[in-house]
Amino acid sequence: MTSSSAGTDAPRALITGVTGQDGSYLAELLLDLGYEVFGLVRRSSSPQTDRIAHLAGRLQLLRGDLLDQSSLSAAVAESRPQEIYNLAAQSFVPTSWQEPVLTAEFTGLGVTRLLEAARQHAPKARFYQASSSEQFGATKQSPQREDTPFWPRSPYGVAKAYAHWITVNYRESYGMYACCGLLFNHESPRRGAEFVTRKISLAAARIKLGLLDRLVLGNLEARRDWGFAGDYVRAMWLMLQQDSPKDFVIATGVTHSVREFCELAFAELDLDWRAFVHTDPKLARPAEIECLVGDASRARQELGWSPTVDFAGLVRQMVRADYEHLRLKQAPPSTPFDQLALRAR
Ligand code: NAP
Ligand code: G4F
Repeated sequence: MTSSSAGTDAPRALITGVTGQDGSYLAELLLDLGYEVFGLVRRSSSPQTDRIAHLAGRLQLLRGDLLDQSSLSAAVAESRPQEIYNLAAQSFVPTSWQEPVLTAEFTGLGVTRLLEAARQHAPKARFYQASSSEQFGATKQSPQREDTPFWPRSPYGVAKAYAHWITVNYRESYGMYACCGLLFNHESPRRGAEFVTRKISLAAARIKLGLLDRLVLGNLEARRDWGFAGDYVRAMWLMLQQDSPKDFVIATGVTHSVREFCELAFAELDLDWRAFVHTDPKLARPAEIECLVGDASRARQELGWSPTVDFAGLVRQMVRADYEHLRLKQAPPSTPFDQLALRAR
């Protein structure tokens, strides 16, 4: 672990995208490791802080936006981090066709802005960039490794490829400890509701509870290498604890189709997915990636990293969490206060 240069002994980390799925798991991990953790949040009329609400009082929040250089510089100068984790991005692939320029600004150029802030205000800070298996896209090699050529298939993938190479370039140009984690899809009960795994787990739970009668999806044959987000943030931290900076593929090495995810998710609630799942060609992508599967041998050998949750365990965890959450929301009031109030009526 990198050491602190300030008054306290605790090392300091700055996380962008702390309100997102990965940001919330990473903040938990670093706080548990004894870090002082700063999270960058952008201004919103209705802040989305559900995923980090349980960390209130432990996590320090700083205002900033990937579009705004001065706010990034101020956040780095104020937090004086030894480690910077850049997780913020416009991360939903379909939106990148609707908003390609904004995606390039957030997901691509935003990284250059943050690297500049780091170079000027914390040049010794170790820098993690959230690269993506989307960068491999339609590449001819399978499984994908660190040296597999990129062939991105969406404006998001193109923006991430730029972000990846600018991070490598700052490492080579300025000697910064900057590295990229080429992470394959990773999910959890905190996954955004529009991503396919969470869309399925939420729908299965709602159908079981009689709150929904059908689920409409796009391409059921697409295959992804799905892991658990909690495992993947551990890899991010490990990447910043090495003697020298390097890029790593993080993946389970096993690929499954959207159809298989549906089968397992509905079966978890004793439902037959075929009775409820429909497809709509409108949800198909202008350019699809049919199959992704990663080879994380380098991470296994050099970081000692391996996933702890397999595909079946991941599906079960997500479906159970959504089902229990929705079931409790539906349950009649049971606290003493509610019972008293009901009796008085
Ligand atoms: P996520 O849940 O969508 O979180 C994205 C985060 O970025 C949110 O905190 C969001 O803030 C923030 N953000 C977006 N635009 C911003 C801006 N202009 N300025 C400041 N913050 C901004 O994503 P995730 O799944 O945790 O993924 C984390 C990172 O890993 C992303 O860069 C993603 O592209 C990359 N990645 C993810 C996966 C995966 O399978 N999850 C795989 C490979 C790479 P708000 O809450 O305000 O929207
Ligand atoms: O869950 P998805 O939207 O994730 P996608 O596009 O693979 O991107 C995620 O993983 C990337 C890593 O490879 C990250 F970089 C990125 O930020 C994001 O976290 O879609 C997965 C697959 C696709 O092939 C899609 O066509 O599921 C297919 N799919 C089928 N029906 C659907 C649907 N995807 C969504 N979102 N919604 C559907 O109804």
